[in-house]
Amino acid sequence: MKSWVFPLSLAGVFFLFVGGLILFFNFDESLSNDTYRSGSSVNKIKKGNSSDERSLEDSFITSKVDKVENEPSALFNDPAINQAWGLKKADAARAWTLTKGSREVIVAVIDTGLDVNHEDIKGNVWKNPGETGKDSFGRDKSSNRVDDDQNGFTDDVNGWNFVSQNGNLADNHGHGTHIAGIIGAEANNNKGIVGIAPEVSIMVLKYFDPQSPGSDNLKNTIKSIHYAIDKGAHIINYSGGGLEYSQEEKEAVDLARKKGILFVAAAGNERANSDKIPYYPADYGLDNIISVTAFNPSQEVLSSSNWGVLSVDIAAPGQNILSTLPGGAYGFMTGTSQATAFVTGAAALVMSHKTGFKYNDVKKYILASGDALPSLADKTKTSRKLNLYKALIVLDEDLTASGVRAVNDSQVKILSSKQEQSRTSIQSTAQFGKSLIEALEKENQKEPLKGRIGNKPEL
Ligand SMILES: [Ca+2]
Ligand SMILES: [Ca+2]
Ligand SMILES: [Ca+2]
Repeated sequence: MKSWVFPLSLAGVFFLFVGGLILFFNFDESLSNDTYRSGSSVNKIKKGNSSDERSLEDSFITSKVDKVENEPSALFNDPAINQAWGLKKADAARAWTLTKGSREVIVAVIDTGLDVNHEDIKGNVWKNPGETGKDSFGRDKSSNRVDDDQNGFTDDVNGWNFVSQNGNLADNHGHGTHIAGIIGAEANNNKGIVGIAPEVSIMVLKYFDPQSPGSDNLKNTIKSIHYAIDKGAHIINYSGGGLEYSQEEKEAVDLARKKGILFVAAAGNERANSDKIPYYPADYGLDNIISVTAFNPSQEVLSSSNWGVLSVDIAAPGQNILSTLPGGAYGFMTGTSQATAFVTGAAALVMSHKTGFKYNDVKKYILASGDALPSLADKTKTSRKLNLYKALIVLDEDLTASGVRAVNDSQVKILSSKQEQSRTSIQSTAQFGKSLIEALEKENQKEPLKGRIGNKPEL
């Protein structure tokens, strides 16, 4: 080789790399929230009383708008879908070609309440069948001031407000509405955004209200968990927590486990190693809990987020996430709260794709099918970030035979939902589950990540 060939090709590689970087940053720049600042009132709300035993993490609304810009998408007609960098990084569009979720899947969001009339989410709010329809006097059960289903809560048609002890779920903070939108904002309605599971039922359990600083957030959390168990939730999203261990709370999460409920919890925004300083309920060590940390568009864990190779399961998008806000608005928030909602949405998709899956199956698939990243090797147990599409596609038997490689291949054939249903209905969960996990493990062993020994997903 001539002596000038090598430096020249090196320069070529360099320019290609720089070009790629510029493209990448332009791409993500288009997703920045600057477009949303004009005409918006920036609404910063501090978390509750610092002495509260359970609270939202430091979650702020960084900007807020009444309307989102129209950016047509190929898949759905929701105007802001292209603003959602997290959906792209989590491979959501391909996931939605397989399933958009199901209203049969009930997700309990234990948070600050919800704007249940929000234009982009009202269709996905859970309705308590025991408080719906007419009573024997012809009155609407949802407002007849009778506890029609005799569960101890009167007119709890969409959930319960444990702060004010009533069925008024109004969100005085914004956090709960933001989380619910990430999980299940409606798709294809020409409005706003798209949730990870655009078809889902969101049960609203309000444990925290900034307007009631004296209320007992931990007790309200525990009551909310019991409500979710009693009313048949499949998944609980808890985007909050605290440093205090509570035996009673742990027992509530354990009871949820015994009832087959998956509990997705924020790793916390304490800038701490959760292996050393546990954060609860994420760190009770129960196998129905998925602890989630947050990463940014460069796929680095946020400096504010908790991490831990023993305690934190997986990472998901959590910086400048666009979602719904009270009053029919939209806005951006950052934190492991938002990342948690991504994983909850993924779990809802997996459960609707494979009815009959137990919480542990869902957890396995979500953790095992994430994308391994060196930047996550010293941050999470699995070294992985959420990949919605892979969490679903790994369930399809013909791909298990060829292993993970097929999943990574852009040529992967996407089955129509009908084909997909007929294929998957004839196979046993145990069979394809086992072969797939083995395939994933094999693949993992081929690509050891630096800084970790035996970086297998925790299965
Ligand atoms: Ca009731
Ligand atoms: Ca009633
Ligand atoms: Ca929408």
